[in-house]
Amino acid sequence: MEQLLALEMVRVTEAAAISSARFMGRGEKDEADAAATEAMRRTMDEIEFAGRIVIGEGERDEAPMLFIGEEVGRHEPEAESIDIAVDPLEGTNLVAHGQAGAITVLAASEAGGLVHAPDTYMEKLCVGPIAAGKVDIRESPGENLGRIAEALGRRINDITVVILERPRHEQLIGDVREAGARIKLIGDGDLSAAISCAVSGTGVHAVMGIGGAPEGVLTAAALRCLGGEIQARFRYRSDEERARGARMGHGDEERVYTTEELASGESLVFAATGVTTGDLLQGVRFFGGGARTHSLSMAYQTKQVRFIDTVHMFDRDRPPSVRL
Ligand code: VTB
Repeated sequence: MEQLLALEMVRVTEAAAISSARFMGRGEKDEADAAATEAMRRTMDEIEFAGRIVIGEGERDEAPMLFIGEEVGRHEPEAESIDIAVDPLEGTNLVAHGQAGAITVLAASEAGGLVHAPDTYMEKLCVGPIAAGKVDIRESPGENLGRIAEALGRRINDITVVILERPRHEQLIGDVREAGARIKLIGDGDLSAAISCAVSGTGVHAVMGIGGAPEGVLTAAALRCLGGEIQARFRYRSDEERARGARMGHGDEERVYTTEELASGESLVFAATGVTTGDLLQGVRFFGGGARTHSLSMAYQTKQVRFIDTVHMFDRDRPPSVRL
């Protein structure tokens, strides 16, 4: 499954990135998201597999496309059964405002290999491969920063933590500042930041704070492929969400979910394409008659991580325009 799908799925995230990148700076976040979603769905349906969305745009009654339970792919008789988690556009606001770090994301596994997370929040702690196994989300940010610094052979003030800029993170930001680490406050996109902390050279060493739960599962899929770690706890915003989470088997708010629990698949494929340029991926660059995309494609079992630079030519009548 992995070999073939890893390459096929990049086509899906590339198509979504190109479609949504057209909306950069237009102030239309819902339109950008819809364009990514529609392109993902259309491209997936060209690929031969029997997919089922386990993390998507919402419940069946609230999302017209890529809703939870929706079947995707060409579903030929012998097609493999695969669970799919998507975030067609991670960072809709970033695209709407032409800001850095928006990506399109898809993860796939054999059936049952990705947690069905309710659309609520999760408190997350993400680190790369070197600090994996050394942190504990139940400890204070200062304690974890000390452990990360020790693992990386740095001082705490040489560590950079990414935190979503939200009022709910006031205390966390204060604690990290007090511990002495550097902080990168981002408007959106903790998933892309979490992948970055597992890729050396990005200048990001950890992600802390509360963000979306479905994105937490996608983060886990990516970090398993990269050897990084996410620890997470559900953080419900209301009793209604809490009840729904409990019905899905996630009632215990003190339970710390590990990377392997969130994305337990034996086979895992992860693909992401940059929409606007960020720490990890370049955004979509349009040129006359085409566009160029930059993607990450990973497979867990086959232990392959590919950075894929693709030139897409839209215009058959024009001579191709390929640049190094
Ligand atoms: C967003 C988004 C993140 O979580 O912040 C969201 O930027 C939830 O937080 O990347 P808000 O409701 O405060 O915006 C993510 O989507 C993913 O974790």
